Amino acid sequence: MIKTDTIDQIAYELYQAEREAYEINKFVDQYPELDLAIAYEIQDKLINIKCQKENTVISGRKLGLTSKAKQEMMGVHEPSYGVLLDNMKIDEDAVISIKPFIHAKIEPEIAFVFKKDIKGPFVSIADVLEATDYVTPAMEIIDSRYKNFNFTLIDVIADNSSSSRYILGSKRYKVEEVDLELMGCVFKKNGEIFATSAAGSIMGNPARAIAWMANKLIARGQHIKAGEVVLSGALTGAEAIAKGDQFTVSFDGIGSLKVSFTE
Ligand code: OOG
Ligand code: MG
Repeated sequence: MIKTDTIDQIAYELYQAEREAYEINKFVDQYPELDLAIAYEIQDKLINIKCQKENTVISGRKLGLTSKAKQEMMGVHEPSYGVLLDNMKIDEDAVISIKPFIHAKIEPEIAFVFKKDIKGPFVSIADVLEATDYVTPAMEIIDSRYKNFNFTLIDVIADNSSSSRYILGSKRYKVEEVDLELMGCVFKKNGEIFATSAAGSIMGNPARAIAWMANKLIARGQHIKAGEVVLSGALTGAEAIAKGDQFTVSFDGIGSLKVSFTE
C-alpha cells in the first residue's frame, strides 16, 4: 500500500519541477507499488496544488497518446488523460517565451468545446457530437517534468500527461461541418512541412477518444462539463521547440493556427 504522504510528496515534487523548470527522475523505479489508479490520484492532487498556488481553475481536459504516431514515439500503448487549467491558455498568433519551459515540444490537435455535460459510463461517439458546441484548430505545448522526456504510462499520468500550455483557434465550427475521419492536417515548422495527418489518426475519430475518456472519468466521480474544452490528442508526433521557431497547423475546412517562440 502506498501512503497518502507519498502521493502528496510526489505531487509536490512534480509541481516544484514545473515551477522551477527542472527535470526529475521517474517515480516508478523508486515506488514499484504505483499503479494507474494511484497515478490519477497523484494527478488530482497536483491539480489541486496548482489551482491553489496559481490561483486558477479547471478549464477542460486533454487526451494524450491517442494516435499511433504518439504511442510509438513515447513507447506507450494506451491513451492517457489530464486536466487543462485556465492559466495554461495562450492566445492565437501569440509570441511565446521559452523561458518557463524545461524541454517543451509542440503538437497539432483538434479542440472540442462542449455545451452540455458528458457523463459516463455509456458515452458513445454520437453522445460526444451531440454535446459539442464547436470544434477549432489547436496546438498543445507539452513539457514532461521527467528527465529526457522519458516515462512510463504511470509516470506521465501522475505528471498530468505532460501538459503545459494550449492554444485555440478563434473560429468556431459545428461538428456537422467537419469530417472527423478524413479531415486532413498539415503541420509546418518554420514554413516547411514537418508532418501530415488526418483526424482519423486519433482512434479512428477524435470523438471516440473523448467518449473513451468520459467513460473512464466516471469511475473517479468526474465528468466533462458544459463550457469545458477538450484537446483530443496529437495527430502527429510532437516536435521540440527552440527560440525563433514558428509552427503552423492547417486543417481542411477549419483553417489554421500559428504560434512563434522567442527567448
Ligand atoms: C504525453 C502527452 C501526450 C498527446 O497529445 O499525445 C499528448 C507525452 O507524450 O508527453 O499530449
Ligand atoms: Mg497533446
